[in-house]
Amino acid sequence: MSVIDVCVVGLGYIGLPTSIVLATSGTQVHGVDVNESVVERLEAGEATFEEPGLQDALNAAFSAGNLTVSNQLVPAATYIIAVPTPIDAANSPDTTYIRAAALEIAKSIQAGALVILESTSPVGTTESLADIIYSFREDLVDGDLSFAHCPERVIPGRMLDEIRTNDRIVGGLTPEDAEKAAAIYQGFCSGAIHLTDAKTAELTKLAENSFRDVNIAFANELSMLAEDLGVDVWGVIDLANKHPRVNILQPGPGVGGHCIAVDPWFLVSSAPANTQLIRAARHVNDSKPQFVIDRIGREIKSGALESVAILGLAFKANVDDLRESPSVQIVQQLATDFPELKIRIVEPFVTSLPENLCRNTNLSLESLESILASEELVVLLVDHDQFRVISRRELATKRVIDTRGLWRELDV
Ligand code: SAJ
Repeated sequence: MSVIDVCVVGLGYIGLPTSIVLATSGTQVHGVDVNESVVERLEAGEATFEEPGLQDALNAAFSAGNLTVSNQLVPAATYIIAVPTPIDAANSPDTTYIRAAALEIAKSIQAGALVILESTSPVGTTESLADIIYSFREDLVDGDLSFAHCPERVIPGRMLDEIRTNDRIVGGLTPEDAEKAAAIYQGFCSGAIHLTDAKTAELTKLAENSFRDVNIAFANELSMLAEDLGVDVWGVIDLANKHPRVNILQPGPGVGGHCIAVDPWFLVSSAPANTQLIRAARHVNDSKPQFVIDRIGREIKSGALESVAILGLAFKANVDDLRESPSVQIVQQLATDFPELKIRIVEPFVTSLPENLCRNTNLSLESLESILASEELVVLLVDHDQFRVISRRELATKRVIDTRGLWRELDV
């Protein structure tokens, strides 16, 4: 039976760019997704999300004849699993998609193949993945297959660059498995490849995102206490960061996305007694949207306002991703708390409001120009570049709540 070089399972925010970079580096790649509309759009040559350079790179991958996509796995020398690992209602990791991928891979995998888990996963998942595949295939014996965890580390907005240049952690179930997986990344990644065991790689990835969450929580807590004390937090952070060993991150309206707000829970869930700081950081960051809502509410009441402008819905600057966005949460809550209030939203990265906001009749998507011409209260929730260019003169007559500190440096 002929086998393809690499079969990528999951064509989302990580699987698609990874497939494209592999394909444009000369590897024969087959990408698989269970979502029919993702497969259809890709087959039609259309990138399924907004990311700098992604459409051009997809065109190049197809032109090179190195990329095919479908909803069916094909036998491969290497499988890369890049499926979501969400948390459930109790904040416990949900590895359903990894287990489903394992069962699909088990159907056609052949001795000698390598399985790489890129999805961020609880410690021990790579081992469980191997157990599932072996238990399904009694014809294969321990050692016939190789397994490694190679966590993705790319940041939305710079994905293609970072896939090619970030250092990679490659954790094998055995040292030989790690060597084998490293060869895949050496084919397209100019960063250093660090070999380790699978559990260390799993914990390293969770440590990276938890480190960021804890540090953002510090900035968010500082912003809340500074407001209580009537001090400008951005000035404090600028000055504190002049210290050679201090580097405080940026406060915001909360922490969103499917990584930083989720992955620390994997650690809390697997070691509840020894994750007090990580758990507290999650609670601080999760409390920030309500702090912002309360602030907006006070402003609306004090001015007896009938409308408010909200700038930004995405979970962070310059991306079209609204997943787990604190801005969406803030807008939803405001719409419920103030049913008579007109909430006029500017989000340059979308052409219509997401489904979960469409139900509210007091919400509308507007242009930046119309907001600046008419609104009295402007709330900045996302520091998109489009909002950076607004001049202080345009804001001078308005009430402004700037949750990102974007406009404090504006020229008059
Ligand atoms: N945020 C702040 N203040 C900051 C930095 C971020 O409020 O100073 C907020 C953002 O607005 C956003 C959230 O935190 O709502 C997360 O944004 P992010 O830019 O910190 O991270 P992600 O989720 O886009 O990507 C992270 C990255 N991890 C680290 O930087 C350690 C990325 O490298 C990972 O690949 C990604 O998680 C992932 O998929 O795990």
